[in-house]
Amino acid sequence: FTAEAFEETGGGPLYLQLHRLIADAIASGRLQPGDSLPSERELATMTGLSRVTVRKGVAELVASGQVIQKRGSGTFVAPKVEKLEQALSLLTSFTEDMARRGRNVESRWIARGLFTPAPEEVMALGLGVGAHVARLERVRSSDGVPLAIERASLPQDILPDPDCVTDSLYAVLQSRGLRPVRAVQRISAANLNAKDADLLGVSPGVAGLRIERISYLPSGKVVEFTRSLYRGDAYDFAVELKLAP
Ligand code: 16G
Repeated sequence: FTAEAFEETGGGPLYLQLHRLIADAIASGRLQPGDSLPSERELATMTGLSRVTVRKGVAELVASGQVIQKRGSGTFVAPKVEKLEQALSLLTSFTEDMARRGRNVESRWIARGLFTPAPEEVMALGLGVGAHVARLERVRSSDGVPLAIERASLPQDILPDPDCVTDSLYAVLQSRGLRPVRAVQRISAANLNAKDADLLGVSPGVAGLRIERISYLPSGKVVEFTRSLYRGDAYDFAVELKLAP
């Protein structure tokens, strides 16, 4: 990242030139995933830019998920993630989506059990007085890359024994004739807070997609109320549109 290289970046604000220079080094493979970036002070010396400008340029890389800052140990090139595209109109499970792509699935459990429901769970699931809720909270990874944090809530009468879900929730529901056939999903933008970013192995503040799914049995009974947080750098959701009648 010498001053000469800098002059070839083609102008624009200095911090964006620095951003481009480092992004190019990552894209071309000169900087590999896991490589550490020179410190702020070193970058300033190499390029002749001020520390403030260097900090701004690096902050851009952090925000776009290209590098990760680890407190106390420095800034590193982020692991490569292959962006996944998922059709939004199919009611599939995470395990099925990954299996279709020939990828493996790992889940790291955060919580699993029966709990007293929170008001939003009572509302979403239409629970009666005194009913409990089965909660399944896990970080879902594929081929070693954490992709989403998933917090599923189900009525106790649908899943009285949450511990028996070790892998696919939908496979367990299917084996009991309780697989949902319809769902409503809401997607919104979210910046990942420090805790969620840590669970997903990205830097705090990067873009995420929050997805809420409520799914139903043919009878209209609610099966699950699931809130997921997907890494924005790892997922695209695609929908097919038809001409309005
Ligand atoms: C998907 C669903 C989630 C469902 C889970 C079951 C979205 C946004 N969410 O992640 O609602 O609970 O699949 O997956 O698609 P499993 O059968 O692999 O446990």
